Amino acid sequence: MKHLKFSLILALALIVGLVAQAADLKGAFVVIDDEASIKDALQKLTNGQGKRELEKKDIYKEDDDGKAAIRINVAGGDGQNFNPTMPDWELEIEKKPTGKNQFRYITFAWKKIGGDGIQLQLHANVNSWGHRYHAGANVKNWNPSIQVDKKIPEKWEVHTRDLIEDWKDLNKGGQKITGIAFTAWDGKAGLWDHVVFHQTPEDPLAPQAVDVKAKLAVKWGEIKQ
Ligand SMILES: [Ca+2]
Ligand SMILES: [Ca+2]
Repeated sequence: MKHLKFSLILALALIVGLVAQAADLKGAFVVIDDEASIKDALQKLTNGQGKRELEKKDIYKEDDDGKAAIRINVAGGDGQNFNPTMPDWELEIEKKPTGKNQFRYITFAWKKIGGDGIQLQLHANVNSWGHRYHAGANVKNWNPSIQVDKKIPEKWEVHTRDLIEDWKDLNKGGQKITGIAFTAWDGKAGLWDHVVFHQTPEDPLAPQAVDVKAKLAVKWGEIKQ
């Protein structure tokens, strides 16, 4: 009985920690993560010949938010869905971001089912789509593009990129990211989840984020007393 009560308190402490984290994503702009954010993005990715849909089973492994990812099925053509001007996006890229619409890093998780390559493209007010990341082959030779992995992600992989380090045209500050393209290209489909812009190098959506650990440590201390 005593054990059960203790476990219950611990579980509650964990939930409190996670909820606190979800509500307290300071300095972050979540593009997709939970189901609501994915449904919202799917409505806005109105361009391209990919067949976009909500994926509820094959999701980024650390998902704790209702099991949802974006799936772009390849059906010929450009094999992507995108929008160069996402409604309501106010994303200013700064070396030392402080304001609530200022960011330096992007974290994204992706997976590829079949085919040779996958790409994520960011549209800015400078050089339009000239800010791209790919894994595997650059299937359509869309450049500039940074290859983050030589092989396609056959299992979910997460990457954090420093936009100031990666892109000369963004590193003077004050430039704006206005849109995004989820590019599956070839094979069967591309999957994306856990896409977030942030101010400091740590992935703000990671369950192991420092914040949660600190909060849990406090709860542990309280339990012990
Ligand atoms: Ca998710
Ligand atoms: Ca998640």
